[in-house]
Amino acid sequence: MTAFERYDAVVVGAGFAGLYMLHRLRKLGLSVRVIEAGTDVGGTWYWNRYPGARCDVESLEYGYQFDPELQQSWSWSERYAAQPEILDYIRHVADRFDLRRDIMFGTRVDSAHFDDGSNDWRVITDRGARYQARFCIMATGCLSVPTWPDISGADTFAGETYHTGRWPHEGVDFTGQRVGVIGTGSSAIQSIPIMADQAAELFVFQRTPNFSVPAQNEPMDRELEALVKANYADFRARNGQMQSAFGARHPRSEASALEATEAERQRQFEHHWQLGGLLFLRAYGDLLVNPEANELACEFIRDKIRSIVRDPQVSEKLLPDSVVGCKRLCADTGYFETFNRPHVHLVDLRESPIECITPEGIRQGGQDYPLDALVFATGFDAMTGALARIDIRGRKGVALSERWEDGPKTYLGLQVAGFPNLFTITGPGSPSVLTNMLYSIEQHVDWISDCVDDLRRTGLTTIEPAVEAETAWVEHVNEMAGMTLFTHCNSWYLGANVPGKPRVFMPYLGFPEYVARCNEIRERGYEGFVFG
Ligand code: FAD
Ligand code: N01
Repeated sequence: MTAFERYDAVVVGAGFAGLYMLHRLRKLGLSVRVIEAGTDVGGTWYWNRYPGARCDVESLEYGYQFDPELQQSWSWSERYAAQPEILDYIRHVADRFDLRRDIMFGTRVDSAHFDDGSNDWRVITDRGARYQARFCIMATGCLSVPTWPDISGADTFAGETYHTGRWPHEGVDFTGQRVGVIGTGSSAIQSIPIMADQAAELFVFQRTPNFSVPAQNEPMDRELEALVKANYADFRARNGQMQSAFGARHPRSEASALEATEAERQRQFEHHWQLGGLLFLRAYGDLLVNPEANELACEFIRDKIRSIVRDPQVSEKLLPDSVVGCKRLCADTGYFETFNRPHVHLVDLRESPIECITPEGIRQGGQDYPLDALVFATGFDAMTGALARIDIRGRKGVALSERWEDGPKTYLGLQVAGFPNLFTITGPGSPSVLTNMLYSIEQHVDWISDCVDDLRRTGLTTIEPAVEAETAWVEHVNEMAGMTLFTHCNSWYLGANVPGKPRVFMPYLGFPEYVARCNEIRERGYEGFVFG
């Protein structure tokens, strides 16, 4: 058996989080080994190459801010960059900071065990490589494990099968094909209009109609870019004051939708519809806390759908009946318009679910839909999925899966009691997916780097949360979610999309106060943490 190769830190994942973590730890003089399952850097943007994939946070905000020169030198071509450009950016960062030499690609971490004797983590990969390190940092991503629904006969399908989160690198040409898409989340909504351009016939299998607002994507406004670049630090600082760390140019209105007149409301909603995408939810301050206010926004969107989709029977099926913003709001380019095309068919699974997949296609409601290709746009085992797939064991061999049997428990989303020196970047219990992820990733990486540096300078060996601090934090995370409408639908935030997953609201609703809290905790000598 090969010996364990020694490093100061092992980082799992080479997306935005893993790359910046490597850069920071190197600056501290640590030896670091990064392990990445993909064959290159990029994470989300390496795997999600489906047509139409792009960010829903403006490009000028969806990038690193740690290096002013990088920020100045990079130029985005669109208001919302598409996947190839974001991947180019991440590759550029990897080259610019010479990061690749410390990354082991095409390698999956199978296990990470804390060794009580040495106070080190022992990490083993699927290729048999063995690493030992004082610090183990999970940069494994919140949306990195695709879910494939358990539909009988799925493995018998004779045509090609794809998942949006594992798209072939060479791309797919659907020209002349009969294509089926399962799902109507963000990935489906972005890709359906483009797949419809190619396919001879497109069948959209919809279980839950979704809210979507046009992204209003456009070529980058060079004047705006110059303006932002002239004072990027200020722009970023404003981001840091926003509830979700993006949209610095469009702060949320604090007014109540219920206090406006009908005419004012229509104007305000229309204005935010024109701003596009996630900014729609900034129209009023109470949309995500007051069901009546929310319903007004829902009805505005439903009216838009009714006005866009010409066939009333189809538009009726596309009308979402839940709470807008409870699931992540989708940002589209021509999604609802696509259903006006004669070769695009909506199959409503609420009338009758998919019975099975056959070698020829999908059977639903007693009808067979013959298909050449089947696209699963069925989402991810979010926030805990990647961690659950690694055999992580803390003190005395206790498994993380056991500790998290009833849902994830962390302190600040950064650490877990009983798992010393294990850090989770944008882990459950942190603002993560409810914010501009780039902002939250950098904030976590900076905090972890400072913590590692503090430990080394003070000669301490380990840090982990006190159980009481962790318990109080988990309660606080739940309490915050309970004050909103986020618990009023079956979203992946709640784990509701994965059969058997405990129903717990996983991200923390408390940005930007969260950042100040993390800093204060450090300043007070890591309040709530214990050292070894
Ligand atoms: P990831 O990019 O997911 O990287 C994690 C990496 O860890 C992956 O490469 C994975 O292969 C690797 N990994 C996991 N487990 C293992 C293991 N056991 N062994 C080895 N390697 C492993 N967020 C926004 O804020 N704005 C957006 O506009 C936005 N758009 C998105 C669009 C799509 C299509 C998706 C899916 C997500 C989007 N997100 C967006 C969220 C996005 O995931 C984050 O913004 C960000 O890219 C996450 O970076 P990360 O490094 O934390 O994780
Ligand atoms: O996944 P989803 P996603 N039979 O979970 C359906 C980010 N992202 O990949 O709602 C039939 O949202 C499921 O139906 P239902 C963003 O954070 C961002 O689209 O469970 N249908 C749903 O319609 C996003 O939220 C962008 O009833 C089944 C769909 O599959 C997150 O990633 C773009 C089914 C899954 O939707 C995930 O988005 C893309 C079954 N058995 C992703 N199982 C941007 O725009 C599942 N479904 C930036």
